[in-house]
Amino acid sequence: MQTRKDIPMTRRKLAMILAAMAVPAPVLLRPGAARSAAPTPVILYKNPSCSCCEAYAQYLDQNGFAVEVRPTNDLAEISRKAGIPADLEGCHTSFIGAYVVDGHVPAPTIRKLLDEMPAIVGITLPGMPPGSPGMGDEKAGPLTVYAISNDGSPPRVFAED
Ligand SMILES: [Cu+2]
Repeated sequence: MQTRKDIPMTRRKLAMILAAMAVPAPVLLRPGAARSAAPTPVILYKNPSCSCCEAYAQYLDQNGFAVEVRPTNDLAEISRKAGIPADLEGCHTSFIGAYVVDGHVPAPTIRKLLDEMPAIVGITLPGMPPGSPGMGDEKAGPLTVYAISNDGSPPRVFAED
């Protein structure tokens, strides 16, 4: 039986498909426009006991990504090898396309990364800030996401969410 909640979702999907069909072809070919098609694959490494990492994986799944969660006891090593400085580590390490995305980075910021394709190793949201995706609670302030350079230069601010 369909719940009342399902009906608007289906209508919204249909509306999105119709809207996409009405868009001229060149717009559909833009990288950002492709997001409505297939979800973006993500491989997410986490400590086996981390539950906020699971919540974050679910958040990504609900926002156009397809997350494969890989529990590991070597997270610090994976993060270090990926180029994340120890003092900027998040609580899980994701690989998305050519980039590493560490910690509870909001989906729009990942999209910004994938759309702009900067020549960097990736981005990180250090620690487990309250109010970040998967963490719940109220935000204590803006979430500062850092870009990790591929030339050894110091991390810089990539986005304030
Ligand atoms: Cu966490």
